[in-house]
Amino acid sequence: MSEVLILIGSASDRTKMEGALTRLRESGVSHELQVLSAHRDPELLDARLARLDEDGVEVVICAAGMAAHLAGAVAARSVRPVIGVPLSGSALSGWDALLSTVQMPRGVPVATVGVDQAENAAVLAVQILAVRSAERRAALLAARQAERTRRAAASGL
Ligand code: AIR
Repeated sequence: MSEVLILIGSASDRTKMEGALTRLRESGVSHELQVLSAHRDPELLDARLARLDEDGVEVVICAAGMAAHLAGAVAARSVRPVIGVPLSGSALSGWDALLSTVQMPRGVPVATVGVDQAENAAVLAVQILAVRSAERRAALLAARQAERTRRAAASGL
């Protein structure tokens, strides 16, 4: 049972997802991460998506670099919210992944966060889950307040 499934296009993307994993862990959200390339493993991707219901997955986070079609491929096969994380590291510094992820056709959206903004993807996933949970909304508000206090202290205000 994983509320959030994180898919990454390559094992080489793993380190860029640490912030998301930490955030989900701290938020008490069950999650799993799997390496599945839309281009290199299309059959495995289909098989994994066929199991979303039985695994209890509610939100899918997809992170990939270069021709990053992973999020779009998942959005094409599921009506669960899909959050895309375009990753940098290519010769085009992530512009390729950003445009491949964000420019979805009408009716098949991918909620795209900024390049390498894995932690934001996790926060958005928790916010989606929190729509039905007052407890999670309170935790999100508390985390924001703690961040505000930390920043104020750091800037000497
Ligand atoms: N990728 C893998 N399959 C399809 C795509 N777009 C991406 C990975 C990674 C980049 O290609 O998400 O960011 C390079 O992958 P690798 O395995 O060659 O290091």
